[in-house]
Amino acid sequence: MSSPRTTRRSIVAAFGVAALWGLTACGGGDAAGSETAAGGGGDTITVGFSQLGAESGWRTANTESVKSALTAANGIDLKFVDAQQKQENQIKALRDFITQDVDVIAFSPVIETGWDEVLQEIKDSGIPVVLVDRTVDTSVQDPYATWIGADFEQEGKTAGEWVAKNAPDAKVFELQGTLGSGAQVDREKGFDGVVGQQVVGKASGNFTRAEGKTAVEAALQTYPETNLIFTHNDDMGLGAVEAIEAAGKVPGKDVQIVSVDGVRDGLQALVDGKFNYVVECNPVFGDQLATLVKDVAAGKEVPKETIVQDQAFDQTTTQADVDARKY
Ligand code: GZL
Repeated sequence: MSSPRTTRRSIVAAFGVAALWGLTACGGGDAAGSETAAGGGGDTITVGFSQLGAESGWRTANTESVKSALTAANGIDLKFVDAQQKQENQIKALRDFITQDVDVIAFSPVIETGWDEVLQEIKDSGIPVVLVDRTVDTSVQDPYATWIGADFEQEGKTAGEWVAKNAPDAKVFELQGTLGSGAQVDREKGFDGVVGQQVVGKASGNFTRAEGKTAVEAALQTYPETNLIFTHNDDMGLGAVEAIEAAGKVPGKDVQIVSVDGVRDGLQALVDGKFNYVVECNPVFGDQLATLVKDVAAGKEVPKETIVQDQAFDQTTTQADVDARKY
């Protein structure tokens, strides 16, 4: 017995062929075949979205952007599940989406590995995957239709280039994001590729303010020569500010801080002189994601990846710039 999805997909395929034949035969007409595809011709498509958590200002802004774009008014029935930064919660959500036979599955994987089994189950179900933000490292062939996110390695490289130019003798402590996440792996690769010889120590703050503070409290004891921190996100950087001040030092001066994300609190720290440089990682791509999921549901061609454009901010950033930030 074919599952509803198989039936729907075979109907789309057959109708698609008929429509194509019709187009070929009569040399005209519209792509009526898309109307039987999920998401085409005014249908509402169901999207299962597994968000990895709510660990940072970036994630909150990203969730707001996704929820504001993937709406009923936009032809999308969004099933949103927060995994609280636990891979097992994401895997359960992905399996639930298969059971619910959603039209598209989207998720931001908390770490790169450990997805082979569930990605194969999704592939076997015929439900297309849109990868969001973080990346995966899997043996499954062709596991997703498209990925939208930032160039993490370039973000690390941009941060490293600032350090090489502005603090070439700095003793750098690298405050890393969730170990094994695409953002951590590639920001480390980009940064260390430029100024790795300046790095005296590394530890993870798991992308959260509290864990960033704890990691830097220990780092200032273990590596007292540290006079610059490269933090993989603003939230951990703000935790570092607390730890530096508790140690009787001045953030931005005794210990410079180079960060990634560019959320409002991070740019405020820049204006307040506590951060020295911030590389943006733009979380506001909900509209682009909505278009991608609808195109994937309709069986349209989509780019294999969409890189979200970033910029960078130094201490010439003004309070007006901060106040104008959308996130
Ligand atoms: C980057 C994103 C990272 C942010 C952090 O695209 O995955 O995860 O840099 C967030 O703030 O926790």
